Amino acid sequence: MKMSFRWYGDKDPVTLEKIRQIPGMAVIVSAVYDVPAGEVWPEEAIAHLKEAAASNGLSFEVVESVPVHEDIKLGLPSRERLLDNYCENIRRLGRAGVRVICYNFMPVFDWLRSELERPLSDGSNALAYDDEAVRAMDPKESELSLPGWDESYTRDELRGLLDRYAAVDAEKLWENFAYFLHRVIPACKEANVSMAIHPDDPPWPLFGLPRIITGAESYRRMKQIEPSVRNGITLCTGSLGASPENDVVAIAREFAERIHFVHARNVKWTGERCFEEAPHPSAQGSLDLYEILNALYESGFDGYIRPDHGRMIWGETGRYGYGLYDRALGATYLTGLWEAIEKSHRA
Ligand code: DNO
Repeated sequence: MKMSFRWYGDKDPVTLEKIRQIPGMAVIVSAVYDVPAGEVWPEEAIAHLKEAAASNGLSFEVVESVPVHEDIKLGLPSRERLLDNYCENIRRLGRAGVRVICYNFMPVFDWLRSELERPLSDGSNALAYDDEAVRAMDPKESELSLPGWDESYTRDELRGLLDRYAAVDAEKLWENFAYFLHRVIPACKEANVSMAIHPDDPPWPLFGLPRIITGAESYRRMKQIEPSVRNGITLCTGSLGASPENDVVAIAREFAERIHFVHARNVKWTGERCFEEAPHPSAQGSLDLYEILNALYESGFDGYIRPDHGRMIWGETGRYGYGLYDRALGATYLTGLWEAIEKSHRA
């Protein structure tokens, strides 16, 4: 297991100088965030991330994310040029030493929460999701800004995009996803890079948009489309685990060979399709992180793992889910769990 941490680049208040002080930290997860989706990343920008990490004793080996342009998800003719660009990014990243690319195939919105600062009983606050509150939102009308909303769309662009998705149901999205995989996996083989799809978060449809990467069935179908292990998974425990129907331990075992990257965090179910983000340890949430890591260990997992969203604790403010303190506690907890699991298997 290789311990990693997400870094949003030079503007991130959680600096590499701080990240390197987390015990056991080895790898940086980052991206070129200022190039629009669909375009090719300048090699200098990639090299800069690599050098910044190296000068702090860290290694840049995982990208999160190379975003998939909406025209690819919609299956428009313009996808050919965009897919060529995607493959070029894969090759450039491979040459720079990146081994895993985390991405998602969620239409329009990435991860979504209804509350950004839910007060918890210990005085900290966390992200939370309440399905009723989300169903009452209308993304075409609302001024809301939530973590998974792409701020770069104007209201009219967003409306236009949502209208175009009216013609794309789950089957059509699968077809477009298969097309994407058939184009990018050969480039991955050439570049020695693995794709690791992030599950839809939360794992159910929103605002009438299809969501297809929601659990074990999705992974089975994905594997049939492109059997290569390069067609891999980011096991995001909190996204999958938001639904009690997903047995994350069983998923870890069944798909271990194609899990290249793990986002480890806990959630606490608070009602049907309602959850709060909890501290990482098993006792604080609804997921058993020990069992999940144990399943990975027993399946020979040797990929990258990172602590995922943290609460805001000790008065920290910053990017929701991506402060320093609670994620650092998470990393230390995960490192400790792994050490115990390893040693207990040796005994
Ligand atoms: C949220 C993240 C996601 C993830 C993308 C991958 O905290 O895990 O935004 O980066 O879905 O493309």
